[in-house]
Amino acid sequence: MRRGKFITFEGPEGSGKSTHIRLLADFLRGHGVDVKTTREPGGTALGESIRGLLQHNHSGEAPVSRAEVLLFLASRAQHVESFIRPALAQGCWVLCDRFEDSTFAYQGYGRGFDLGELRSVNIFATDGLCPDLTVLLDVDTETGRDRLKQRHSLNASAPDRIERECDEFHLRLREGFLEIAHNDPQRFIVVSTNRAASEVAVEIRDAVCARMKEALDAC
Ligand code: T5A
Repeated sequence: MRRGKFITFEGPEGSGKSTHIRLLADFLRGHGVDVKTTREPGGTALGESIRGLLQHNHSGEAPVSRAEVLLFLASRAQHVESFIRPALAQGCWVLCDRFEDSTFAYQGYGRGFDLGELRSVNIFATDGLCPDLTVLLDVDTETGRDRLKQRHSLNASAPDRIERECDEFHLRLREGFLEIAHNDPQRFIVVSTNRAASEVAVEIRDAVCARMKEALDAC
């Protein structure tokens, strides 16, 4: 069986990843592709428990920055081995909301950890699995944060531990994502989401079809 494709969505908070993963998944399914959507941290029962620990401080003790890195990577190791690789082997296309580039942007550019060290521990966690394509949704920090504020006020929810980080942290990680994408143009598509979601969806769809033409034709 032909291996599926692994497509990751990355970007700052409120950039629209969940929205555009859903729209792309619907489009691909309409073209006969078997699609699974998933997210990080999370994607497995263990990963979802780790997500709770990372975002909501259930234990009453926030993780120190090194523990934070290792928790994201523990979630990723479980996710890759028990969900992503088996789905790809069955021929599914996996659309994943955040993956390794979030670690490089948030824990590298945001928290200041050495990128080389992060890459090494990340390879250990993923056992070398890399995305075939990454869609970076770029949004300016203010717009992204405004979107989340609106959502929290609609849902009567509160910002999580990482959303509450200062503006400088969010500015650094946004720049980090752009730099990572700039250095790997073969893997990345960069799309600005500072406009209507319908326009963004068309741009993503066209770009994915262009990059994945051969694989799509075979579905
Ligand atoms: N993290 C994660 C790390 O620090 N290191 C890591 O290694 C990993 C994997 C994950 C957190 O963990 C951190 C990063 C994050 O802080 P999360 O809940 O998954 O937490 O948070 P986010 O990934 O940031 O997801 P969000 O839910 O906050 O935002 P999305 O998914 O980017 O945005 P979405 O689609 O929910 O849209 C936000 C709102 O904007 C509106 C939408 O209607 C929605 O209300 N909107 C648009 N959406 C899309 N396109 C447009 N043009 C839109 N205009 C308005």
